Amino acid sequence: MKTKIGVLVMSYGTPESMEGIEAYYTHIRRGHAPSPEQLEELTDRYKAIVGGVFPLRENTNHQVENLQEALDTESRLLDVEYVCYQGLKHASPFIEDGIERMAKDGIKKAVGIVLAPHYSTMSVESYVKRAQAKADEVGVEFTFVKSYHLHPQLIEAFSRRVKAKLDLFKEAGAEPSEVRVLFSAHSLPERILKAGDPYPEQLLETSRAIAEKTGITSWQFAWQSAGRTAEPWLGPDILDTLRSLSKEQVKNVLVAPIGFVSDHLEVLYDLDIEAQEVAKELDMRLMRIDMLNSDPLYMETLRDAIVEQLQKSK
Ligand code: FEC
Repeated sequence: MKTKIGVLVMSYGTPESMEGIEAYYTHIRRGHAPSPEQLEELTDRYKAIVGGVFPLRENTNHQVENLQEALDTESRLLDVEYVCYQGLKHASPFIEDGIERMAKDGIKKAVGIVLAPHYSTMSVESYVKRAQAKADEVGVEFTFVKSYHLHPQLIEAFSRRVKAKLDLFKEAGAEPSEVRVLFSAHSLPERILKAGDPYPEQLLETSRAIAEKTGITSWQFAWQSAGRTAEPWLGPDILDTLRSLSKEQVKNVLVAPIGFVSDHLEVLYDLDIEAQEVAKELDMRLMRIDMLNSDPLYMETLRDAIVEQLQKSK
């Protein structure tokens, strides 16, 4: 009989309905309910994206299903069987629910991975801490993939997307050298730097690897989606960057949000609506690379990272 290994696939999570936005936002704010104005503002952002649906939920479901298939193929001739469980950070099924289900299914050994390629104490580590606490409680032995930001298949998938959009710019009359590629990721509070957090450097490493593979030389990095809190967040912000680029007479910009792997609010609103509005004001042509979603190359990345982590932890 094959030994079952649990795979906890963790993702940010999104509400299930418009009515669920308040509970979701309260969870993100660590139990503090948002003010009516904050709630309305977030609800309006969800309404503005693709008809007010929550694409992240379906995308995460597909990613987990496709990863399960990739792992099934991998383990066909082996004496192990991988079983994927979903665990969301801010919505149901929560990280703890996924581990509870594993324990009920009799799983004794598991690996966790986050659907975000870059490690930060404030992102990946916070998923890991919650998972480890629950795993200790129910007695499942866990190991975690902490980052996979330089996996060759990940770089290949992003590079293909960059090239595809550069071709569209060419059709529109702009040579690749005339297009500024802006790699982006979710900003975090600046205080992460004091503790030597590797997040900014890992993001730059991914950017450099894609630039090298695609041969682009005109690129830079910008942060997006910073929280509206009093403390400083990592910059430069992408909207400010667009304004500075305009002053440098840059007319064509391609955004590559490499810190995200799915179509969701931070991409469909912050880039496709908010950044597009700024680009329009500046008379700039702005395009965005397609998100990875369930690209087989991304599934291979996740599969390899999981298998490698399990081997390392033996
Ligand atoms: O489509 C959706 O429904 C969900 C989109 C979504 C993703 C996402 C990913 C990341 N976040 C990260 C950090 C923070 C920090 C705060 C924060 C707040 C929000 C709010 C919403 C939201 N995030 Fe998010 N994030 C998404 C959505 N995020 C909504 C609350 C309102 C707002 O500020 O816009 C500040 C609160 C806190 O301290 O926790 C920090 C990071 C990622 C990428 C890594 C990952 O996926 O885990 C980092 C998707």
